[in-house]
Amino acid sequence: MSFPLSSRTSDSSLLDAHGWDSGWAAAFAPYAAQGLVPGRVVRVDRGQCDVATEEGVVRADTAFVTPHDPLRVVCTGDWAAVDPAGVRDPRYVRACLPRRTAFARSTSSKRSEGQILAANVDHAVITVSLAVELDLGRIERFLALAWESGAQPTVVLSKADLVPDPVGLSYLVEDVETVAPGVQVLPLSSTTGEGLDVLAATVAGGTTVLLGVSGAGKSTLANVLVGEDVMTVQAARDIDGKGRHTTTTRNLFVLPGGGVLIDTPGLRGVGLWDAETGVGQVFSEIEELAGNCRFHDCGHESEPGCAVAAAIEDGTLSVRRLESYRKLLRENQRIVAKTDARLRTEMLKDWKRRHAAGRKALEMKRGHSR
Ligand SMILES: Nc1nc2c(ncn2[C@@H]2O[C@H](COP(=O)(O)OP(=O)(O)OP(=O)(O)O)[C@@H](O)[C@H]2O)c(=O)[nH]1
Ligand SMILES: [Mg+2]
Ligand SMILES: [Zn+2]
Repeated sequence: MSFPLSSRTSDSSLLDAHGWDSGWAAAFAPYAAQGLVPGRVVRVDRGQCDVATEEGVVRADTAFVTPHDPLRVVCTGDWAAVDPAGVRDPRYVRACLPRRTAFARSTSSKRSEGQILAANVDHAVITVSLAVELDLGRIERFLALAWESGAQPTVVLSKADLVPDPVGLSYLVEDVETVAPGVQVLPLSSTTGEGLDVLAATVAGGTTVLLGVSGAGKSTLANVLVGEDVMTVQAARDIDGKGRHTTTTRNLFVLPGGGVLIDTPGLRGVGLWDAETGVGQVFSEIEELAGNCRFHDCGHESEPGCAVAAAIEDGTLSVRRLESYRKLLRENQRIVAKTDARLRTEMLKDWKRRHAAGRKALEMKRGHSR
């Protein structure tokens, strides 16, 4: 018999390399008691996934763990309980351990549905290309989602080799720093290696996810950090990076210096998903200012004693930034309200369905007893 899986737990170096620790082991104990084996989901596609177990990567079916709630669908980075029994391939994922963190966004503004981009992530590296004009609003949006996920964000300004003027580069870094309080902003070039040592040190422990629009250079960076060409890289066809998406799945790799890296497909839109705390963190200086307004419910419009208006007046806060803050807060409220409304409608529908079924059963019963 050559089953690569067993419930043996002696050699867990492969699991350790994927981020297994005593906390996961404790959470997994009830599944181990059922004879299931632990593994980390390293890739998901077409109803199946690749799971790194202590004895190597196995293919597993996710049919048993596909709930209606899209936020609970198996995602790269999840820890799974895999059934070692039965046919060789694919195995079955029987359960997923509760996530420590999850990077969620809303898929589209029309259907307010959440989607998990990566699970159990410690660092979110927001990759922003210096080859195109900086979009500060988009960076703020990514940061809001990152803070909300529970991961520590870093902004990497990629393709720094394309900005040879050091003064120009330092201005770009400053611009991004003003929209990213509490966040490291790192100019980096996968071509020349600039900034790589700093990033390598940041990602050397825990799990890191690379996020950004298509063509930002995420997979190129993944290849450099992993030390081999694990991802396909292609030149972006058009300038705004909308034309081509080279990466189509989320892939998890073990880094040579320790730590784990997830490369993701470029995101066209990043809708907020219940990210009020995250928005607050991105705009922490505005929230701090608001604490000094005379009225605690100040709308920062034309109220007397408004500290936010004063900051705009003296130039320490930009109008763009205040508007961006308001816009993201509004968008978030809309998403939350929509989701609540949808949940209510679904609950009502479900109740009606059950009510109707119950009545039908009752009528049938009465009919029979007549
Ligand atoms: N000059 C320069 N070009 C780079 C650098 N990093 C990546 N590129 C180029 O940028 C293009 C896109 O790189 P990818 O790594 O495929 O981008 P991606 O973010 O993974 O794109 P998606 O998979 O579509 O999301 C390729 O032509 C890379 O060669 C860099 O540091 N400097
Ligand atoms: Mg890619
Ligand atoms: Zn105010």
